[in-house]
Amino acid sequence: MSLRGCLLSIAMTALLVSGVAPAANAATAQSTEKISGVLVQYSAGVEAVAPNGEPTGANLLRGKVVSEDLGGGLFALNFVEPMDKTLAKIWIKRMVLDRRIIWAEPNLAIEKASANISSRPILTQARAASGPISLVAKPAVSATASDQARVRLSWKTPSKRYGAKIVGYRVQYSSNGGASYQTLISNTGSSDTRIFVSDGIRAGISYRFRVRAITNDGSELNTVGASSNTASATVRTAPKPVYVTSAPRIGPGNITYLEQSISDRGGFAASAVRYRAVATAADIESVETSLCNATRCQFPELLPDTTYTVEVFATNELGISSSNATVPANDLYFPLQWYLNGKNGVSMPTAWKYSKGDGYKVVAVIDTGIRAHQQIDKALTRNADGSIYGYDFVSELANAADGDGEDSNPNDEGDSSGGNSFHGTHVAGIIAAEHDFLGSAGIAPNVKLLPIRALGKDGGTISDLVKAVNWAAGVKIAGIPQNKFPVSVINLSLGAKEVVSCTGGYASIFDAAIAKGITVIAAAGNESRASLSFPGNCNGVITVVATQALGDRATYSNFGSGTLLSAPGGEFNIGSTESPDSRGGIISSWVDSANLPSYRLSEGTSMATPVVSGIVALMYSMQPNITPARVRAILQDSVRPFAPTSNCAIIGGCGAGIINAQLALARTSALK
Ligand SMILES: [Ca+2]
Ligand SMILES: [Ca+2]
Ligand SMILES: [Ca+2]
Repeated sequence: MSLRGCLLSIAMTALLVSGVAPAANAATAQSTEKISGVLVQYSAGVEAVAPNGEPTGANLLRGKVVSEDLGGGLFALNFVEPMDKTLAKIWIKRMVLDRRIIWAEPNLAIEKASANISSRPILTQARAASGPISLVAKPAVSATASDQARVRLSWKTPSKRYGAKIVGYRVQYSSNGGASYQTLISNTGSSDTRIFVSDGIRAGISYRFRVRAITNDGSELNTVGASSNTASATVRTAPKPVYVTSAPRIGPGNITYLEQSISDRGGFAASAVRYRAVATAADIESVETSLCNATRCQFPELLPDTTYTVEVFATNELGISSSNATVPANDLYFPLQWYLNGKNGVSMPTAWKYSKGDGYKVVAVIDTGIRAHQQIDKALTRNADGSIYGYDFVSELANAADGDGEDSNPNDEGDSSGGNSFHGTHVAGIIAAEHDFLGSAGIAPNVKLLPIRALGKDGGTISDLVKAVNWAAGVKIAGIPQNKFPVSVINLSLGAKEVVSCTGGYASIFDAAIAKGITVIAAAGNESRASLSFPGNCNGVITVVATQALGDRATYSNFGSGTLLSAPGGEFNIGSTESPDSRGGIISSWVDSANLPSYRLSEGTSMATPVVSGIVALMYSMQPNITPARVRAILQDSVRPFAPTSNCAIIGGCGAGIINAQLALARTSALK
């Protein structure tokens, strides 16, 4: 069985369905003496059906029983004739003593869960009120959130209520001149005749409102009455914060931002909104510029070799807003790194205020090995003599291309794909490239990278991979010194070529690593299939589907049930206008034909996987005792949901959404 990097090709495999037996308590005993059967959980290794074809344990019941699989490891033994409960309990005891079952309970009756039904007859039909009177809609700006569009609605109570009590009002609005109305609030729950509405209201759009009274005649019936007159309002607000997409690197340059919609501008024309930007650096006076248009400000006066953070301000006659993200990472290729900072990226700049890594947490990169590269040199684990610390598990001599089998030098010897695929070095740079003005910016520049080679020039074998995972996880392996850099995260940007189920021994090595507190992250694979490749299909492994710069699933990415979430893996030439120089790919470290450090754009679930690994390494840096289960829960809970029009929302199988570093780290920092 061969393995290859996900950069080019991977194969699919079957999904693992987990079976966890619920440890339910016994149901409360009923008064009936006869029962129809028992629910059973068999002991490990005991089959539900005995070799003679009868349900296990039927011999003790004189064969009068039928077995039924209830899923999740539970079976029902249904008696052919109802049996004395006492006799059934004796059978259970006997089966437990024989160690054939670990749990069983009588199958008791259940009933509907409605406690009481009202005996009160419905005497009168509730009457609807007439329409509320004199509705007025007035634009209103919130003092605390001046960019929030609000409307103040006020009216007078209906003249006719037919003896019913007003319990609330239904508020409806239309943004198409009254052709259709949508309900904004279905019941205000109060007889107040004034309300501020803001949900769904945007600046610069004309809305028409109407209100209906809800009455109650003293019974249980609410009735919605006639609608009021309509009233219109168009709100203007202060501008929304400006979304900054790139900043000057070194010296004079531009800051660019997304063009604001009319609503984002507070409902004002483009000419009525002014932009300016401020660049700040340590120990020097801030520099301000008004050389701005709708998407860009120019800074002619920044000092060379100085790190600035920049902020954009938008002003209209109702107020001022400032960009909610400063842009601290000014590496050369940062403007190409849409996957960190773009609209469909992972919100890294605002996440970095929580952590860039604690200097100690280790990510094992099990891949093609590693090459020295200035962007990752500081992150790589080292021997006492300064050489790179890691291991090479490629056992086949020809495939290893380094003259021997296993050895302690994880150097990437290149591959056979024509030119060298320095896949492991690319993956490593996505995780931890230095923030140094040069090259690209890594997600977790201050974590450690432990390079482990399991893919040779033509791929690898599962047995080598298993060994590599075990070694990374600190498992003792005969004849090999134990790993001395305990890892928090294992990155697996690889997958089996053929269908491999993650069961038995395969499942147990990942279970064991996870039980040690290690989060394992694996690629979904690149076959465009609705199933995940091994080891991405292993229970507990975080499997990553790749998205592209438009926020859709990349066409090459596998997907399917078992996926926790998606992350940007890039896709070339999809027509995204964001960061055009990236052509939609993921830029990271590489080695050129002259053996010099360089950079290359790439796409693949191999690239999406280290995006997640880097973010998870930051979570471990912030909370060293965080558990893999907690990591999963936070990641899943903090995703950016897929747009309703994306293939992930329509077809599914991409997990909960696109990983969102900013929210994931905010939630991690809130853990006690
Ligand atoms: Ca070797
Ligand atoms: Ca080697
Ligand atoms: Ca860099």
